[in-house]
Amino acid sequence: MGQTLSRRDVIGGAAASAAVLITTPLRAAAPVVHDVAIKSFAYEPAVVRVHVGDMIRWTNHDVAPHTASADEFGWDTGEIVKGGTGKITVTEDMKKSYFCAFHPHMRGSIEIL
Ligand SMILES: [Cu+2]
Repeated sequence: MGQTLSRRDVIGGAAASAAVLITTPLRAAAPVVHDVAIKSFAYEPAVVRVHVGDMIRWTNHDVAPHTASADEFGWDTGEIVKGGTGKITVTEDMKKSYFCAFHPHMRGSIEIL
């Protein structure tokens, strides 16, 4: 009985591993998550250097809500509340300059390496 159960677990695990291999895209380097803190109505760092496919994650440390919104709203995290995060995946053609939709004097930019 016990042996039958553990054998089934091994088979299930092998199937799961095969699925991971099939769905993992080929790429030179694993995508990186770049953290940008929003503190005292500013993005830190103000310029984030990334590669296509990476993720940028903004975390709001202020009481006021903020956003990271591309110029002309090409992309937008939506509202990020206190303690919350917003994420965007870097694409080749994305707008590089962004601001806070609630406080447009807050500005940041993305440099694609
Ligand atoms: Cu703001």
